[in-house]
Amino acid sequence: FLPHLVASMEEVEETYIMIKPDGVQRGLVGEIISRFEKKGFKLTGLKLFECPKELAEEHYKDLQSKPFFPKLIDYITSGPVVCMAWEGIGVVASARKLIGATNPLNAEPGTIRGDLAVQTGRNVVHGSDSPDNGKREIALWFREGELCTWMPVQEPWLIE
Ligand code: IDP
Ligand code: MG
Repeated sequence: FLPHLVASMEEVEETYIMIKPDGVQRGLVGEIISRFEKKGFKLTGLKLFECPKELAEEHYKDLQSKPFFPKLIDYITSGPVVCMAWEGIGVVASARKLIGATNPLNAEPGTIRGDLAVQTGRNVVHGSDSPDNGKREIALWFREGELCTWMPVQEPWLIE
């Protein structure tokens, strides 16, 4: 049978996940990618990238007026980040659950931030907050040709 047809296209979402510079510096890249992989989502884009200031500002433009905005831009541009696009049914909200609350001290154990971070200003990972923002952010961080369309062999064992 055709596994790529098992999920209706309406249910399939995409989200932009980014390991922030602290996650890269602390050697947490494999650990963080593993959590999304093991859950069963499909990786469609992946790169190590030094983020230009203008891109960081565009990505976080909704937070422009916040007092912490300059520090946030310095943080995101302080070293390489790992940019990822993930696809799956309900992936946007599910990834946010896997990531945990913005303040790692409020994040549940078992979540990435709950297990691996202590401060909001060093919370190791980003995840899109809506399907629309998922699309917007993937378009912002990836160029055409950097994303892959592929069919994981495990798909029929994940989605009925
Ligand atoms: P989110 O990453 O959980 O979606 P947002 O409110 O969208 O949280 O904020 C984006 C990022 O800005 C946070 O992940 C964190 O890195 C940073 N941030 C948010 N609030 C604060 C703050 O009060 N102090 C310092 N950094 C903050
Ligand atoms: Mg956010």
